[in-house]
Amino acid sequence: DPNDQRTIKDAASPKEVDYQAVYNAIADSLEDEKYDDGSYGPVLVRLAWHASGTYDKNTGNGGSNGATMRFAPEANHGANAGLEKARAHLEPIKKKFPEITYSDLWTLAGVCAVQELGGPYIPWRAGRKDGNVENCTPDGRLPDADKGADHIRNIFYRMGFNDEEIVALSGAHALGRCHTDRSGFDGPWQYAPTTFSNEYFRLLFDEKWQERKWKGPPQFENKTDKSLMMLRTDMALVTDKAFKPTAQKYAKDENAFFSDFSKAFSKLIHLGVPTAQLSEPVPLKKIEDQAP
Ligand code: HIF
Repeated sequence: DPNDQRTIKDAASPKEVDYQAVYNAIADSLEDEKYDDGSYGPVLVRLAWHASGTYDKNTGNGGSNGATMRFAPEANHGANAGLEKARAHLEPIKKKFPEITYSDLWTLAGVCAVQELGGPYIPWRAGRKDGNVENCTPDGRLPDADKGADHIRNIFYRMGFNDEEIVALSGAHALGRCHTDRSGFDGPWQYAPTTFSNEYFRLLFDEKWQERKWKGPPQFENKTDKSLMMLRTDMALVTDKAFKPTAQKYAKDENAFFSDFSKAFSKLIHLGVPTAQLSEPVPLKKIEDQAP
């Protein structure tokens, strides 16, 4: 099976990498007032997730090992539209630290973005190896945004997540926005889309959501000022009986959300990486917590 992670070989032998230096370089690159809402953070979180969310626990293939989104078949999957911007953004960092693998770099960038935008610490281990074009996963492994709870469960159970973890992960939509020229959807989930918080959950319950009448794909808008959006998959956290209590808990308790998100997102970005390949957790300090 060409997709088997065991066929992934690394040309270079593992070298010493100063991961905190890589982290700091990414942190330093996040702000750009000309890009979107002023930060590359959200699209880097999406890159880390789409690189990892292809994992299939039944075959063991897919996942963050390999960074196969570098290659045409996977880069061109509809779900990955727009992520070329995230990959291109990290290219100068890869040039500066050539010894880090793309698969480690992309997941580390996701961690950096969550942490620097105000989120919790995310445990991260190094050791992913870059694969080649034969390791690309088939299209269709990432979720469709216009579907309901059954679809979300199918996709995330395949990765090995349970209902509580699905809800915790979903809070990442506090960050960023939908783009009509990428997914076809439009708008941010909350008013401060470059700040990681539990606002996504609070707004899910505190705002009234109605279907937006427009030419684009089906999405919801908030009644108050119609400037925010939810996908059908987001609304499932309120309409599904099993998802709802967890989402309500996170709306009221940001600490509980941060703690559970940290574990679930860490699990996501290590999917498919053989444990023997991985280092011990690498401490990656937020800039604000580093000695001046
Ligand atoms: Fe997203 N997600 N996501 N997502 N996502 C988009 C954008 C972001 C889904 C659909 C979309 C997760 C789960 C799901 C981020 C992070 C995570 C977009 C818009 C769509 C359509 C893309 C665009 O047009 O630019 C679906 C259906 C999911 C399953 C429920 C994760 C939990 C929330 C796993 C996750 O971490 C981030 C960040 C963005 C914003 C990207 C940006 O460029 O601003």
